[in-house]
Amino acid sequence: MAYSASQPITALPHQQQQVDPHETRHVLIGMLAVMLGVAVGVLIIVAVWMGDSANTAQRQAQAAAGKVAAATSGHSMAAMPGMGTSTAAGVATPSFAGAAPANADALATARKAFPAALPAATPGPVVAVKLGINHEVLQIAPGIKYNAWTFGSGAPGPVIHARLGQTVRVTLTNNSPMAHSVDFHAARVAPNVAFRDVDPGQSFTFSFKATAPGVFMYHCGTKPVLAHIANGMYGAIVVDPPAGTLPAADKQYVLVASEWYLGSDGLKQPASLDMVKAHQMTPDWVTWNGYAGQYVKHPLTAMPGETVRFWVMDAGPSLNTAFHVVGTLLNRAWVNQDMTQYQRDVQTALVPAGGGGVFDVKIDQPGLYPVVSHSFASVDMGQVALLNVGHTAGTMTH
Ligand SMILES: [Cu+2]
Repeated sequence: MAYSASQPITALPHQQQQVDPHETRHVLIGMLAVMLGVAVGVLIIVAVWMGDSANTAQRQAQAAAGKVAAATSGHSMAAMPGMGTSTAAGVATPSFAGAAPANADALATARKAFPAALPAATPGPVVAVKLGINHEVLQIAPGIKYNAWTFGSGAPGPVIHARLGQTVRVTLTNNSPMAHSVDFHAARVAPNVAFRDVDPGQSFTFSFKATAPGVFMYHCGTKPVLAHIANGMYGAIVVDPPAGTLPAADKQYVLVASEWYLGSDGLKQPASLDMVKAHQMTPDWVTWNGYAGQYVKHPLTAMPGETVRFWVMDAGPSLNTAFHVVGTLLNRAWVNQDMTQYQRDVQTALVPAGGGGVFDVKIDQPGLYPVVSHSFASVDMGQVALLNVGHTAGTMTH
């Protein structure tokens, strides 16, 4: 039966108009009352059940958090700098994002930035890599101290530059008071052998052949891996494809993304890892090459018309990077560091945690071009650099 739009919605079909309208109303009201009664009853039952479920879920969450805290604090490393005690109650500390001393600007200016320029590749058939493992206090933002675990003397560890087909011979020397290891994503090796734990005071050497080009992560793989990466145990290795297979680049920079999860503000005393924040993936700082905003104070540089190549690796431990250069497009984007093909004119390219990407920009107009993760919470927490094209004076005002 078709009704026109103007027909009153109270109009009943012809055959039902024979029934006494009062009677119909009483019947309808009665039915409505019964239905309402049933609905209210069902709602009460559901509400009681949901309340109970919520309580159960809350109890389960608290128990799980307690287990995590117990597992963490029960571990032999609990008493060491680097593992905070803020997880003891299974509750994350408040956010310390943006904490800064009064002289933060002067500190940022005075600090030498992590060298972002891609170092020269090693000639010969073997690249010998020596990685010392240390526990040390690092600055991760102006005036913010952190109890870090490192390869070499900082986080990220040294950038390694190899060529396709070279053998990479890694020697780990553990100068720290606990076991660590290293896992190279560029390697095809049995991890139980090559990536094994190395005890304090011990050295261990293994080799692998660089069989694929790109930018790859290396990191400590000792349990809990989340804690070892979050504490600074990561770095990048760039493996060049065969000579002449990539378009020429005038400048090449390596950017490693990572997050920091702090159990205190790190202003007076060094902060240690907050494992609850790490599990919840709520960092206090997110950085390029381990220090918030360092290339804002000390920008990367290029001249107009130059091709700038970014080798970007996301160390995580957990967040991805949405790589973006404000004011231009990625002329070439070797997504997932598949060096056999690139995409053109990409606005933002994903670099997943534990992954890499290679991106070319060619900027003709002088200016200051921010290099960010377009997940903008990460920018607020420090993951921003500047590419200064053509010796542009001044700083960004936004
Ligand atoms: Cu480790």
